[in-house]
Amino acid sequence: MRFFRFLCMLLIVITSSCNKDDVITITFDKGFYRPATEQSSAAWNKVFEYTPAPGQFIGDTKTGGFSGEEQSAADAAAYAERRLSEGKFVSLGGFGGYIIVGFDHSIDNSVGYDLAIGGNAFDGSSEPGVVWVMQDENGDGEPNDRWYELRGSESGSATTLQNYSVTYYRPTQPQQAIKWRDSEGAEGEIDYLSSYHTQDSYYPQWITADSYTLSGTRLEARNYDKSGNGTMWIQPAYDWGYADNFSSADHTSDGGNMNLIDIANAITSTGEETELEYIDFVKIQTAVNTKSGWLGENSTEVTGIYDYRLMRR
Ligand SMILES: [Ca+2]
Ligand SMILES: [Ca+2]
Ligand SMILES: [Ca+2]
Ligand SMILES: [Ca+2]
Repeated sequence: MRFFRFLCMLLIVITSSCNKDDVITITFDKGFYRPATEQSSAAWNKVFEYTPAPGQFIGDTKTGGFSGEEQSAADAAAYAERRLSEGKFVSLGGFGGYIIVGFDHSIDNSVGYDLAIGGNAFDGSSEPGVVWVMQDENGDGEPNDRWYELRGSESGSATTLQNYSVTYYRPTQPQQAIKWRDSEGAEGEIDYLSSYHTQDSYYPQWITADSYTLSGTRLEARNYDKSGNGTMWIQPAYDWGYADNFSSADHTSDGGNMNLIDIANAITSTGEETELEYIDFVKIQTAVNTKSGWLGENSTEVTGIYDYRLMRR
């Protein structure tokens, strides 16, 4: 309502009246900015896409919460919405798996942290996810505009690869490992963990192609076997700027298990800093391509995505 009055005040200089029923088309500085109101929710309000990499929770009807009936991208998004609504984790699978969410308002780039992203990290179990943001530049309400990566502690490091890709191949038999090949020429497998996750396939069943490729920014893996005999795998934390990361800088247990993220860290695809006044969409994407013995592939988990400023109001 305040926003409408503001528009009216802007228009009053060029029009003699401003009724609620008038169709107002106006282009102003902030494009299709949707200011938060008293009624705005701090939490995500829509999952636009959920495309995990293969992983042990994918298709798992027990610990993963799938119905087993997910046959389309819409079904997959509905699954993710249901899980997040229940406060449960959505696993993004191995490298490159992602989720895209929107909000009922634009999220400002305020001073300091702007986003809070829930995960299931704990000391020794960090599975970093890179956070990407988008403005609804064309105002159609869809995340079909430009993604900006939010820089973290590993950005710019020689071991961090922007524009890295992994292609995953559908297994030909049930209960098989999933083969992959990456853009660096390496090959590997997402292991089948028959003791823990016994669904027939860890390959998303709603993906009809026999292979699919996921691209993003890869961080160097830090996981290692502390025991030396394969019994104790550790996934150390990264300094800052990632989801599902037990960071000493931006991880908080205040109000959940969360990482706090600053939109001011937006960078372009060539790594240059860029200033975004606000954003409309958030994507979180698994950032390592590695596995930890019996624990299987490292995969980012997400339990919720929030406007941090509204969360604290
Ligand atoms: Ca900020
Ligand atoms: Ca759009
Ligand atoms: Ca995981
Ligand atoms: Ca995790």
